[in-house]
Amino acid sequence: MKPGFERVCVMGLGYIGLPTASLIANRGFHVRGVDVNRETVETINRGGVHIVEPDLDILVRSAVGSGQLVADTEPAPADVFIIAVPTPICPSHGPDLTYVEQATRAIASHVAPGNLVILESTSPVGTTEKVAAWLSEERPDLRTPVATDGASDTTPREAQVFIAHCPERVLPGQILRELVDNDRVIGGIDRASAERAREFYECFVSGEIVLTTARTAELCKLTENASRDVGIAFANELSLICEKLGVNVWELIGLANRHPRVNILRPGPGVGGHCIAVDPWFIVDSAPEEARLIRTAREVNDGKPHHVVRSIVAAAARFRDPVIACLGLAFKANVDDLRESPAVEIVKELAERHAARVLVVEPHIRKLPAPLSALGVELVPLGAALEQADVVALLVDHRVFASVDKEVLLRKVVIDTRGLWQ
Ligand code: SAJ
Repeated sequence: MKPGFERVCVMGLGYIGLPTASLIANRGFHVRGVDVNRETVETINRGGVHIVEPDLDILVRSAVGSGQLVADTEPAPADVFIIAVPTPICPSHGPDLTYVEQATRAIASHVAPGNLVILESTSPVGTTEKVAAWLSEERPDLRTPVATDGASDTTPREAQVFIAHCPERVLPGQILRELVDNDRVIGGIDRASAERAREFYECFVSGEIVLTTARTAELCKLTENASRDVGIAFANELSLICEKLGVNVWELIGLANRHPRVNILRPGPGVGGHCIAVDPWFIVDSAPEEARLIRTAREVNDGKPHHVVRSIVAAAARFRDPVIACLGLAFKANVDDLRESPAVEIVKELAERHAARVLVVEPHIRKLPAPLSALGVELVPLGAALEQADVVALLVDHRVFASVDKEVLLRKVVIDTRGLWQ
């Protein structure tokens, strides 16, 4: 740890904030982790975790046990403030920056000259400038940096606080490793802010750190996720084409990927999670006329769960009093996260049709989300589901499902949306 960075205040203790807070606390920083949810704060202060991520429990227990990490509902003075709160989309697909604004205004009274304020939340272009504007609205006594084009090494007037965007880019399931190993893109409101943020991240990041402007860093993060979304949409579209033409999409992709410059992603039941299904909309919202491919990719991926429902319903129609077993609810393999999960959408739509008894197997949860249990969906163990089901829909390629006995499946109608049993 370098002098001047001893105290860090992390706003938001979710999938990014908590791993970051506990990681740096274990590296010797004094960390105050802030969350608006009192229950979350109490859980963490008992050394527990409210989210599932490999090894996070060990890290949090040790950070809290050593006294380096303390959670609270209120921020406190610090040298570095990290904003890691959600940036959801509104129903109209526009960005909802309420949490970023609230977090910025909440830290404002604690920010002092020389402090570094970092926005890690994935944000539309121009948000870091808004953070600077909100801060200076709350604290007209503080000099905040003025955006430069990055070419200049100096700001028009000397800034007293440093403000930068350093988008998180870690993969759920591998967060703790990627927090350290991944390259980081840091966009300063001005060059001095970028340099200051680099000094901070150098304390715990072993990947390369690359500096740019705040606007470029914002768009860079959105571009990474939009690129993946477009890639998955291509694979999903192929799966529809293959279905129509009677071709096995998994075999097709395997063969095409033998070309040295082709790398097609995997089709699935749709795209879930809090990032890839959301972030491309920020680009579409900022440049609606130009972002045609990005918008279409979102629409292709959003349409996939409905297509899967239609296939399952058609399969179930072949039975009297059909029983459908849906394997997996999480948004992707081997995580417990149900946010924006296409599997949840599929199960809900199936149950709403009342065309069959719907069983769900999800080894990572103990209780179904309330809207699903209210619809009569049952959470059952894998064995029970396979015993009773007429139709088996594999919605998530969890490791445990790979070992399902193929003999058992031969007696069912199987819809394998992930290609796990191919
Ligand atoms: N999926 C497919 N086919 C594929 C790959 C993924 O259908 O070939 C689906 C998954 O099942 C899931 C969704 O896409 O439903 C997203 O999963 P993911 O593993 O691709 O990504 P996330 O959402 O877990 O994390 C992404 C990552 N971004 C990129 O890989 C470009 C991560 O690095 C980001 O930090 C994260 O978004 C974020 O927070 O933005």
